[in-house]
Amino acid sequence: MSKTREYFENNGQGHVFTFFDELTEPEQENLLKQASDIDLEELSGLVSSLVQNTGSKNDSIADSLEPAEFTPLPNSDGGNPSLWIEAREKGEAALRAGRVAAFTVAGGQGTRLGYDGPKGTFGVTPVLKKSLFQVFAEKILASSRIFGRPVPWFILTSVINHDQTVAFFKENDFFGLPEDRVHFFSQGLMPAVDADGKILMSNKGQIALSPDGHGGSLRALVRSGAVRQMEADGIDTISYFQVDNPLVRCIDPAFIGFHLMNDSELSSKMVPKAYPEEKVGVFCQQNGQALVVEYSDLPERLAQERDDSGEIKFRAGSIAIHIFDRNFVDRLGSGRDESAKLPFHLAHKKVPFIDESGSIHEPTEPNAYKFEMFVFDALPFAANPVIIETSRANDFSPVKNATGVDSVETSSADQLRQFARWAKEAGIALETDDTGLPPVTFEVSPLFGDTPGRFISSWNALEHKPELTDGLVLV
Ligand code: UD2
Repeated sequence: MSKTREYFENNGQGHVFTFFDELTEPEQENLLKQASDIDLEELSGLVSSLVQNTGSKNDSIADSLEPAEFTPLPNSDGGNPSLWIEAREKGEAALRAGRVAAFTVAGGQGTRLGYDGPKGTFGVTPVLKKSLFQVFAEKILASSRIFGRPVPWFILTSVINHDQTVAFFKENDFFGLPEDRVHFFSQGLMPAVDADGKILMSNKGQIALSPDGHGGSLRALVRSGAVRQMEADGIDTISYFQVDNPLVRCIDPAFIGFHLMNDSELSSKMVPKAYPEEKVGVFCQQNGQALVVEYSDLPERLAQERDDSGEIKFRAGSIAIHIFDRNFVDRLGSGRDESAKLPFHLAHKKVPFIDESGSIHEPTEPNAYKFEMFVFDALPFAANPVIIETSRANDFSPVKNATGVDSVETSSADQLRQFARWAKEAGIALETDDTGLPPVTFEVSPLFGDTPGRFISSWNALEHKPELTDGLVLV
């Protein structure tokens, strides 16, 4: 018997190999490979602390929570415009020095969208329905051109979508980016277990595995060699964003500047929550440390609480836009700092599985536990965390659902509102409704303008200024 099988037998998981002798040789090899990547001590610790622990976590979380402090936008209450100018200049200098990489987490399963393919390949812009990946690529290319240094782009995938993601970039010639500056790497996997902590099998030769959460991106950055490569290339600043948000400023000089000015290991953007139930984590402070409390963990009482001015007290919504210091990623992702480990969170999900006789079951109720790490759990371990305010209209309109809130319709309309604001700032006569939506659907490539200032200068430079009509695309 192989060492791996023995290890599984000795740890109460021998059933994983029940059908081993029925498998072909490649299937056997594959199963052994899947099994050998699983740390059974870690898994059994998670089962006893998370699956079999019935105590309520929320009450203890609430005890000493305070809202986190943040740097307001220049035009917000308490904002300091000259500080923002200083930050922008510092960030621009770092970009000119080639110190910054972009990093997208795109390893998720995207089940809510009901789209069969990597989420980044989903079309989101108002006219051309350009994919999320193309939108980011053009923003990154624009930044590279403006600051005269290519911004490398690291993309986290998972086994579910890695090959399709890479193929999509190849088919599209990397959207004009130098191919050797786009790096794909896959995140780690965790097995799903039943209520007794037994690993589930999706068929006779396959363990039911799923991605280890976006928190797994930190160890994937280390394991894949990305961190080492960044070091060799002189990159110390990593601009992190999620694959689902076409409005994100992939490379934001002021944000980078605030991060560097404060010698921060992890910086974050916040937006004031739109309403208490909004599904975003909240930046808080507890025992002198910053942290994000996920919406599902924030007790209702705190979510609803108002401060003296009537505003939502815990309002600093996390929109999953961060800047990481490379050495910090290395420290957490390598696991060499025993005191700085991301915890796992539990998700109760429906996972198809085979029973001991080999029959397949498609559960109609959650039957399985999955384990995921969240990247924002790195915050309490970071020195000098920085949280800055950003405007939702210019940074956040995710595509999460097929219809309704945070869908392609809402996000496409928010992109159009942004283009309309820029057009108005450039002096173009354009009527908009009271939500800022124009009557015509047009589109602006980030390569034409990715900020109001750059839109205005590109517009002014046009010899023949087109009329803003339905279907117009400014490139
Ligand atoms: C996330 C945040 C929420 C808020 C919101 C903003 C969590 C738990 N919550 O909610 O607080 O900031 O975003 O939009 O993150 N991903 C991977 N690998 C994985 C799992 C996810 O790469 O194993 C990526 C996924 O591709 C996506 C991102 O992480 O880009 C967010 O994942 P999600 O859709 O599960 O997060 P969501 O919308 O619940």
